[in-house]
Amino acid sequence: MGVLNVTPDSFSDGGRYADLAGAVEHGVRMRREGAHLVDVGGESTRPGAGRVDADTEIARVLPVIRELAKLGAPMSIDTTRASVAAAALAAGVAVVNDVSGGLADPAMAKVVADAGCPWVLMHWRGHSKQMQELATYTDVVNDVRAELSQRIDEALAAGVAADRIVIDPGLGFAKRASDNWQLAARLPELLALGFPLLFGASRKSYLGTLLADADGSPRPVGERDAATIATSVLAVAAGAWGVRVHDVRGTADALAVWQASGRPRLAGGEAS
Ligand code: PMM
Repeated sequence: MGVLNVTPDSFSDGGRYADLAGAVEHGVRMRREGAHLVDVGGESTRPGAGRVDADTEIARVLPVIRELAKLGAPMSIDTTRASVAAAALAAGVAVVNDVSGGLADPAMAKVVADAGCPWVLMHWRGHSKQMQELATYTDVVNDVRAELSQRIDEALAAGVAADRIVIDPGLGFAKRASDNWQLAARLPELLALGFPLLFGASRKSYLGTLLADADGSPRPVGERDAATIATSVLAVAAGAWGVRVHDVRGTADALAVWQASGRPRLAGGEAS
């Protein structure tokens, strides 16, 4: 899954694809480089970000979705809002990627159930402004698994088919660096829920912290792709179904090497 943030303020690519032609071109490039889905988002979820209204979010994403749909690009919509998801689905996206796992908007489950589309349920505890205050866990993997399990139960109760659900540990969302590393190391415990798993580590701050200079300055966002690729390949080898990344070319190359190496997956289905 290739990231296409049509936002002025996302932490990694904010502002880069704010104009229509640039965004469409980047989506097409990621497809060519091997992305199975282009993940279009119109609201930044970086820690501390404020919210934009639904009309603004729709105005950002719809023109890009319409153009990419004409070019036949498979897409997901990265939104927590039912109204945005509904508009995006009508314009041609195939998958709803909801970082709140259905918690932010109670109307989301019905939109997804009616569409019959896949729904990425990410682990989430609150909107970006306050999320880092919510990073308190007894055992992060057990707690995330239990909370994801509740989201799954609610999705099923709302009429979403089990085979449409994808789970995501939500790296960086109400997580300290150590929490992200625990989740990455113990993916099989999340896979035990029995659903395909999407892993989204791309360029996140815990990778910048890992690669900090001797003086403690974190590695800049644009220089975290090698670390992203390493952790993404490890995740797929551990059974992840898909990885959400900015650098599609590098990730696809690394996954091709991993596949050609003949090393077995530990669990899970075909990688996306
Ligand atoms: N991370 C971001 C945005 N959307 N969606 C899913 N499913 N999983 C993630 O980890 C995730 C996401 C934040 O990263 P960005 O600002 O670079 O898009």
